[in-house]
Amino acid sequence: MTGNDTIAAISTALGEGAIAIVRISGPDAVSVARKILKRQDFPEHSRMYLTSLVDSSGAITDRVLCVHFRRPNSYTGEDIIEIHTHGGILPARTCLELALRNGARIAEPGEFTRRAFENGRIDLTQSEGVLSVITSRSIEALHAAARTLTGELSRAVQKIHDDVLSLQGSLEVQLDFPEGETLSGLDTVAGIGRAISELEGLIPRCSAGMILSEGVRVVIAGRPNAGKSSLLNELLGRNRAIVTDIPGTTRDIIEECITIGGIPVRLTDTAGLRETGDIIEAEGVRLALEAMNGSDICLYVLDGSGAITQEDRDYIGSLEGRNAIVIISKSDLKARAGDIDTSLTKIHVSAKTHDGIDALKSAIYDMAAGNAAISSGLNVSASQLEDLRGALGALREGRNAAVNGDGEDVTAGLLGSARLALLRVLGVGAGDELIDSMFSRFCVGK
Ligand SMILES: Nc1nc2c(ncn2[C@@H]2O[C@H](COP(=O)(O)OP(=O)(O)OP(=O)(O)O)[C@@H](O)[C@H]2O)c(=O)[nH]1
Ligand SMILES: [Mg+2]
Repeated sequence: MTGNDTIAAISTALGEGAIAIVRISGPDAVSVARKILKRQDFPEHSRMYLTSLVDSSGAITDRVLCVHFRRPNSYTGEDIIEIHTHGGILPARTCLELALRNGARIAEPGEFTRRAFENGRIDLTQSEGVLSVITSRSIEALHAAARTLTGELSRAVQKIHDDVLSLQGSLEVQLDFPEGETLSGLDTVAGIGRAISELEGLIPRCSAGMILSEGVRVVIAGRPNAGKSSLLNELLGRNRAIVTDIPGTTRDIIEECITIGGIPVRLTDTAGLRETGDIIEAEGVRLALEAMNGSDICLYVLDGSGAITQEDRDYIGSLEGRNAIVIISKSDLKARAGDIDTSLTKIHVSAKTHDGIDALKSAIYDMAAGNAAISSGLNVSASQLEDLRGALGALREGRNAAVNGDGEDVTAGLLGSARLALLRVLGVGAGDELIDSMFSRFCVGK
């Protein structure tokens, strides 16, 4: 796809604004610009020139700023011309159409960044970072994306890779020249151990990056009238769901997003769980159970002022061992006698007085974050995280092989597979399919 041709696209969002930017990248970027701008030379790298956009009849259509980023010191590594038109749909479209009529072709989604990747300006982790900077939904997620974008993850992964490569090299030399100077078994074990601890430090940061970009699904479930919708409204800070004292008020799934400590949380309110002859409500109950099963975290709401039923005990029993919190609702009312026996965390809340809501939010945060290092998150994709974990697994096996004296060839083979997984994280040797699917998630013009 990347090639010898010149691509163009509007890189800013469509709509009225102060400026819009049309980006042109490729070998003919400058010649295209000469055909559509009054100014004919752009001698200095990354300097802005004030000029006019002219159509084929010579009519001026806009007063614009133009920048030339000379290859290879540009985003894509190719010659780039950026034309800053006045904001508005027509000036930007006219500029793009002129570029397309004068030698450029329209860029595909993410093609500028793809060219940056294919020309070695950035690696795959940084490409992910670019996408995540654009889509991040909290300041913590933005920091995680920016760390990856600026190469913090690449450098760390590259360093571990290089260390493993040198260990693998020494082991292979040992196999070829057993009588030569060699690493002792102890040195090998220690060397692999260092790589393992570096990955063990990196993976919780990457898990954090995943959590910050993907978020968690928190499902509020429980018997009718338990106070689920009131809890949803209280967590959201606005009246989103209908609340009445009639059991069976909520029939459908209601989803809303909040962020807690930077973690996107998709809150799902559900129909009260009960046997019912009403087919609409029964469908709501089916969806509620499905949501409960598909949740990352389940908040099971028990009416703190009413009796605990056998169904409550059964549902809470089924949540044992999962990420779930038992909410004892309506703590402003007189508490019922008796308590529920469960190993799950219990939190008393009142949607009326806001009591317990902050404690609940921090319990959700702790559960969502788990062992992940949220404050030093590094953005990654799911497959990159999987490869990092794969590399760690192979290194641990390699260390065992070295400790057990299984032979240099076995250890070297395991180090080799760890290395390949690390290279995949950086996008080295990544297949076309992976690259295609990665860049298709970008918008046109990026
Ligand atoms: N005093 C008090 N009343 C509450 C509280 N939370 C809910 N209620 C009342 O309990 C009743 C049921 O509340 P909902 O939030 O609709 O309960 P639900 O679990 O969503 O009910 P369904 O949608 O029918 O399953 C309403 O009359 C609420 O006003 C609370 O914290 N304190
Ligand atoms: Mg409800």
